[in-house]
Amino acid sequence: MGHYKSNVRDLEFNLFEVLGLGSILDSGAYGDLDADTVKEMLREVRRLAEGPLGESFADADRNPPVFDPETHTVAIPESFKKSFRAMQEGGWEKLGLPEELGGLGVPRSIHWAISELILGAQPAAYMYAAGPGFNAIFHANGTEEQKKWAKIAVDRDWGATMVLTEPDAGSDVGAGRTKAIQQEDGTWHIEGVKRFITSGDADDLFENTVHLVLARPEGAGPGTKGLSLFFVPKFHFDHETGELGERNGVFVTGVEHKMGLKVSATCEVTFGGHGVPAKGWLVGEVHNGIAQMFDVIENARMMVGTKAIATLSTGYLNALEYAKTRVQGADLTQMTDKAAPRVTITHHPDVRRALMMQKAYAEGLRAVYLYTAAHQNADIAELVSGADADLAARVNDLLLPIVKGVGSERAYQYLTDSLQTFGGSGFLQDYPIEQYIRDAKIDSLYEGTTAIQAQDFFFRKIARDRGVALAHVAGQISKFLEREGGNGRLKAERKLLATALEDVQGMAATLTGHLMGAQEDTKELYKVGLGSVRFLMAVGDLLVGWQLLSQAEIAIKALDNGSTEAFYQGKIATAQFFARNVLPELTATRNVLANLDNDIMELAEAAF
Ligand code: ST9
Ligand code: FAD
Repeated sequence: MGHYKSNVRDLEFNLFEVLGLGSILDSGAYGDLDADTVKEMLREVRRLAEGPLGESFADADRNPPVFDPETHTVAIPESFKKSFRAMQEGGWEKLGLPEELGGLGVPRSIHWAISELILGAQPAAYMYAAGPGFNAIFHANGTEEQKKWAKIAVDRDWGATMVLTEPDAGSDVGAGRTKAIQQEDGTWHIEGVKRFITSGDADDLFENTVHLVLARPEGAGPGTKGLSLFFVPKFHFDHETGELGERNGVFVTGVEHKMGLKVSATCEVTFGGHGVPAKGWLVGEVHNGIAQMFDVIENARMMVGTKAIATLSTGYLNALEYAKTRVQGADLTQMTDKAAPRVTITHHPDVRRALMMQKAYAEGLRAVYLYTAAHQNADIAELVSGADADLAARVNDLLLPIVKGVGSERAYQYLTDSLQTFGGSGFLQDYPIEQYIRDAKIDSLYEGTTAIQAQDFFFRKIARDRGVALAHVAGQISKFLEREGGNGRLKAERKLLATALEDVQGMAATLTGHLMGAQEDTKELYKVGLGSVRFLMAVGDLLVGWQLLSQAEIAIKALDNGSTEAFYQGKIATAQFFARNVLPELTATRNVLANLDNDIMELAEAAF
């Protein structure tokens, strides 16, 4: 048995019992893809994930990629390459592609549910497999001619990278200095050094790699709006047949030594620094780089959040299995009887508390990412929340920073509880938790740190949206509150959820007040900056609480209809626990935000 423990039962519960995708699938809206086929796909990917894909997880961590400065190449461990090829044989990396590129055009919630299994078992494999997805975005943004290149890249299984970051341009992408110089033949020469580029080189996994690079054309303006997006292949190729030609002037010049996710090669990539020009093509022949790159970033942010949540889920399930077998101490009620029988640690209240927190966030956040994904298809969004296509896109935009920002923060936080459940054994490499923690830490950093997610959430997804998407989601929560379902068993929890909703609305009003106040006194903006991460996390808790309670309502119905499945009892208990133990904390957060001041902004740096 490998390290990875999947939760296909919960995925199916979300897809079919909560989101109700069965009706749309069985209506033929997605061709041959009916509910039974989706269930079979989930089972097949589970076999892959729990078997050959996850098999190399520890080995690839202990034997990370090796960089050869002479050849500018990266050697990836054989064990990992074997796992990667097992995934590629199933063609799973092409699942989400549009049909014209050989994909199945599956609904996004199914795409992400299947992705969870891969991301939980071997996250780096998913990243090396970004080629088809990135090339699909290139295809969508490219000229007619470039669409053909994208098709060649997908058909020939080329790898791909997203290239934004530079030593002095991390969160501040607009500070990038990499230059693009136009040539007489219409192509461009790219010059500069990019860092932290995931899969910059991929050994022999692919015959070619396509770099999607942000660079600033000579004479273009400052900031992100002055950046353009370029297609820069590692090897030139015949644009009709795809046959490889000469090496382009883009070279990996370093590989980072990291805390975790080691098998994913994080590369310094130098363009045009080795005597060969790095030739690039302007994507779509338009200067609209940051907007085009955000098509990639949005997918990558969804991926990062799903990865974190997948890792928390397998961390929890590993901890649960251990807790059921580890015998230690007597039952608390017999603490004075030194001869009392020893019990498994699942008998101890604090272990139960910790397990329940892990379960609540793993399952609640899974529901949140799948609800988000449901708003990535107009027909599914209509079914799930009655949103039309425009509103669905706004809801997806609103929820992406929750999936990414809250998913990554809570996963890392509660994976430490998974480790704690193992006691000292959790600290050892005999179990996967210490690696989960190291591998998951990156999720709150790349693709925009949590601070960036929180600002995106408030300034762009709420204020600039004039609260439209937020009001829709709040409306859905209110409908749940009014519905009174659950056979009278969720009354107290509904009240707690109603208070949490009011608290979040109060927080939004407070931050909006500071934003308006900034017209008079710009320093009011500091208060938004001081409160935005707390606000993001609070909205995450509200959504987790709502999703868990909605699931509990469905579980109550199933039990009332005669089911005896413990799964449903677990759903009810988890929702009640979360509502009682976590939601009341939002009232305190609301009070903290209501009393924000700028004292620490005025404090001299020396006093820190
Ligand atoms: C990285 C990669 O970290 C790590 C992992 C790589 C893994 C690769 C594998 C992934 C696999 C995924 C599979 C995909 C499958 C696909 C399947 C497909 C079929 N939303 O606010 P402004 C745009 S990479 C949309 O003024 P500043 C917008 O155009 C490095 N667009 O920003 C806007 O113009 P307008 C990641 C947005 O102050 C323009 O930007 N690095 C959004 O100039 C300017 O906006 C980062 O993430 C948005 N949310 O710049 C950087 N926001 O307003 C983090 C902005 O007119 N830093 N735009 O619409 C930031 O995000 C900054 O806030 C900033 C600020 C750079 C945007
Ligand atoms: P900084 O931007 O310097 O941030 C430092 C701290 O300051 C953070 O806590 C941040 O939240 C805070 N901060 C910065 N600005 C603000 C602000 N305006 N408001 C509030 N707080 C702020 N990049 C790519 O282009 N392609 C890749 O494939 C890629 N893969 C990566 C893989 C790994 C393993 C790593 C570590 C990074 C990768 N990156 C990639 C880069 C990644 O996206 C950046 O590291 C990230 O965006 C943060 O930038 P930075 O590291 O420069 O941190």
